[in-house]
Amino acid sequence: GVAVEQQAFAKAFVRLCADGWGQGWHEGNGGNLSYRLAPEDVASCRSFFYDNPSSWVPLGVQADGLRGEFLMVTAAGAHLRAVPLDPDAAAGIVEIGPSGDAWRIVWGFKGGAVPTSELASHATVHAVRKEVTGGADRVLYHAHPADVVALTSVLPPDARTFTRALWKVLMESMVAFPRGIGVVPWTVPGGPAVAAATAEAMRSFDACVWAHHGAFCPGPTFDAAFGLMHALAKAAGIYASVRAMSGGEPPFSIPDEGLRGIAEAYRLPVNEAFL
Ligand code: 2HA
Ligand code: ZN
Repeated sequence: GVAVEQQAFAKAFVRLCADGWGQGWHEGNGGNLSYRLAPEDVASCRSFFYDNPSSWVPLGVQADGLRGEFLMVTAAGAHLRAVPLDPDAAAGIVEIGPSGDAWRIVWGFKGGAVPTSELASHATVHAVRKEVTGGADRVLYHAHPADVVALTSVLPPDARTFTRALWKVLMESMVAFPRGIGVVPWTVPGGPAVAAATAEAMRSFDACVWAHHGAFCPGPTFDAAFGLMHALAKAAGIYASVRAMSGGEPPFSIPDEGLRGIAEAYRLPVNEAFL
């Protein structure tokens, strides 16, 4: 069979890490990535899984929708920049237990590595996205784009305010995130609180921003999740430079009827409450 690193999903996983590093979104060990393996991925990787998986480790949250699923995830403390060099040390595959509350390593994480500190958030959000997209979403990408983080020190942690600010300065924003961007107010990362707040936001919004921290983007493919992060980062950068140029709120922007026009022209599943 084809080694895990040579499988299409693993190559796309590695490529996203390299691209995110290239964008400047992954200082040090910042950011993390996960992919929920399709049944055919599991079938073609199974012969490479460890004969003796690690023992079960508590997940810290209940992810019922992920019982028996497999996630490829970056390692805790791993630099995304290093993933292409050693995918089986800087990342690995975990199996979620039959009770949905524990994980064990079945591949990778060589040299004593363990899954990302954000595993609880990834697992909780995967369960939600699997449910709300009918199983289509498989990728979750967490990054630290500077302008997105900066905006959370300027705008209130309110999804409507944040989404409209980005929709109105860049036409493509509404196309990229028609359901809007959720905002989770400042929370200490890694625990069940941020996992629950993110999962709630991901029920209705296209992506989620963590105040003073970064963003979390789902997608059916690596390209979709990366593209969404890229669109969000670009819109935030434009909003930031407009505010810097004008010294305040943008003096000119897409009017509300213009937003409705985009939604109609592109037949977008737009969040009506934000229009
Ligand atoms: O993995 O980005 O949120 C490092 C982080 C934690
Ligand atoms: Zn982070």
